[in-house]
Amino acid sequence: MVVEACLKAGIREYVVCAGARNMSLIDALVSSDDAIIWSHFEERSAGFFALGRSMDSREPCAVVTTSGTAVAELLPAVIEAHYQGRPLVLISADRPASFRGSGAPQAIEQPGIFSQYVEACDDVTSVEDVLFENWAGLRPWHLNVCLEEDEVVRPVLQKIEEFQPLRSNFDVTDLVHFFQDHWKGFVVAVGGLEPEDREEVFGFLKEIKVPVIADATSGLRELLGPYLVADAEQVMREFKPQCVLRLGEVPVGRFWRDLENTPEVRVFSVTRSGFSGLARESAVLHGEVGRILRGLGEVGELGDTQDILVANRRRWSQTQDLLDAYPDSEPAMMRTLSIYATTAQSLYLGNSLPIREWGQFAQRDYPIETVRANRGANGIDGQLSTWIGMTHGLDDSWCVLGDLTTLYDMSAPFLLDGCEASGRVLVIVNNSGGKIFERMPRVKQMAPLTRELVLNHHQYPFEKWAEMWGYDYAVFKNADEIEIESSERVQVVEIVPSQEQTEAFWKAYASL
Ligand SMILES: Cc1ncc(C[n+]2csc(CCOP(=O)(O)OP(=O)(O)O)c2C)c(N)n1
Repeated sequence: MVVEACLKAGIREYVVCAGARNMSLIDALVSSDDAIIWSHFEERSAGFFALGRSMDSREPCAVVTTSGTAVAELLPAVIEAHYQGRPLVLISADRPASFRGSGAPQAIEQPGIFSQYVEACDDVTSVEDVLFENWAGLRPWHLNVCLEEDEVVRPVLQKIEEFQPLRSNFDVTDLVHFFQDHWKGFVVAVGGLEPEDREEVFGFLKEIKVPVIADATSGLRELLGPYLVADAEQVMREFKPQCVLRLGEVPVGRFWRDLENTPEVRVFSVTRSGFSGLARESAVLHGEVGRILRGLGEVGELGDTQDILVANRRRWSQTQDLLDAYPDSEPAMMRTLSIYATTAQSLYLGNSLPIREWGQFAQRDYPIETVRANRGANGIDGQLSTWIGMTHGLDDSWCVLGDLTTLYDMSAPFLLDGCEASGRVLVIVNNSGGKIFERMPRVKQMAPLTRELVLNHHQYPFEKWAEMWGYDYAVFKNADEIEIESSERVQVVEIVPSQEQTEAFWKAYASL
């Protein structure tokens, strides 16, 4: 009955993490001809893999766990799915309700365990229960299924129905006023976009002709020519625009956080997640970005942007000179990698430095078709699993992660077994710890022990890990050596930037 309800709700893909309690659910799923089944032993990773599947298919994906702490392992992926607005479905097997509060083996309090991060939790204690009632299909949903260990769930013969998420209703009046009131000092910040929104956003940006701060995940970064802002913090500091229109996900750059301290800059967000991404006052229009822009009609050219654009050109060319001067620094190695990555069909960027440095320093002439990241809660967990899930069946997909981020998700390659695709390249930027924190002025002034604790400094290389999974491996310590050729096999490429050159680069960049 549970599996029938899932097929009826349009859930096609299932990641199963087997245990004694959920075996009969898995058995019922296996008997459905249409269900696509993945498997993993580690639930945290499985949850992120399912999220990646949902990012790719734009449909729900379910994770099926046994009872106990197995369910709790899903929380990080559920939180990420909540903030991204993805239909991740959690199906947890549970002991009968009479075990609640007893402390009996593998009996924990499962209903409500995901709190506000799911749209609802159906606690399924009887066959009469109604499941997925009023599910909009835009956020996670939890089915907690009470089962006897040897209970047999009837085989299912039903076909999967089409998944139909709710479409948003919106009113563009406030956005129209925003344009009318603010035609001077106008900047657009584009965060991650869904593939179907890109064309509309690109057309809109070409029409209004203003400076654009575009994240790599917008998919538009390489298409904006002179309108792409080279250094967002500098533009916000020097030119003090009156208003910022944000399209898509919350932008990655520091400038966005700094907006908290400049309440005089008006901010309007158009976003499918509905989150403002700011603690201070701002306007939000919630809905599919492309549809909203289409609903706006013609806006025309906005603004007086010549000074910004001239300064912007200068800044970009000075940055290129610095990257040439410090070729083995992390930003320059990132630029070199981005040139090799132009052969990729898709790119996944990890938090924290990879997504920032790619956005700031990667080449900007050749677009990569799909660029994704987990920017809902900005975690460094589950990144490898999300990438693997997102790129099933996609050849030539690249992933760029930090070293701690990779160490966090070391069992993820277990999932690659069932994932068809050639030409996968996993780049690990190994700067020996959480170097994002070293860039914070506050950390520089801390006691040596505090710094050590914050940075999680280490010297672990990734060669043996790559070998364990049977992958090709190469390590590059300077830019001249980098050579990445397309291959059928999975390639792990470890990049070790020069610490001295990286420090020298950032020092020079700060004084540009
Ligand atoms: C799950 C989770 N734990 C902790 C953090 C805080 N955090 C942000 S960046 C970072 C360090 C990341 O290190 P690494 O993967 O080596 O990348 P880099 O510092 O080079 O960006 C940490 C611990 C987080 N974002 N997510």
